[in-house]
Amino acid sequence: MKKFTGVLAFAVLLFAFSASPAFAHTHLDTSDPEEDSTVTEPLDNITLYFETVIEESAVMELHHEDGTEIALDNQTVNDDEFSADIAEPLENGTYTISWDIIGVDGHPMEDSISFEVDAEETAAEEEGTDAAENSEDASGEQSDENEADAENNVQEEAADDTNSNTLLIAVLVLAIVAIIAIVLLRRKK
Ligand SMILES: [Cu+2]
Repeated sequence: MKKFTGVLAFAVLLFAFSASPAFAHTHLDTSDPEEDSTVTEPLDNITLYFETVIEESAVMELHHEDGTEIALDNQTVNDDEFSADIAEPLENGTYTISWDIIGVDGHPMEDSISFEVDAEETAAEEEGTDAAENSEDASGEQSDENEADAENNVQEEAADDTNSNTLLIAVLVLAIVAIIAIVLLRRKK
């Protein structure tokens, strides 16, 4: 029984090792502005906070909902932080921040988040039912976009999980082979 306990402990250790952060992909932890937030003050900087340290080669892009790319200056990686300055004032609308980074495990990771800019404009634009209707339309469109984004994310994560699962199965098979080998060796004595 003691032998079995030892073998079990060995298997548990191997399993724990396989699930260690060395094998985990680097996802976004949080950001400023946050995902799906509404920014009401002038915004001149974006900072992304990742789950782990990322490589200096990281690239960030900012796009308006109409497809226009807004230049991002001074893209700087600082351990797990990735910041950039927005080169021009942002007009109201929905924006997408996308990134292409290499995480601590050496895997390239691409993803994106959206946020809205709804800063105070002139009084004329704020008044009247037209403005209310427009903002309703805009939020309807936005939720469609978010659904599409969510679907993309699910697909990407599914692909990531498949890779992790393959690795996990490989480690488990190795563990089982090792356990059998240990049991056989001990029986010979
Ligand atoms: Cu990875």
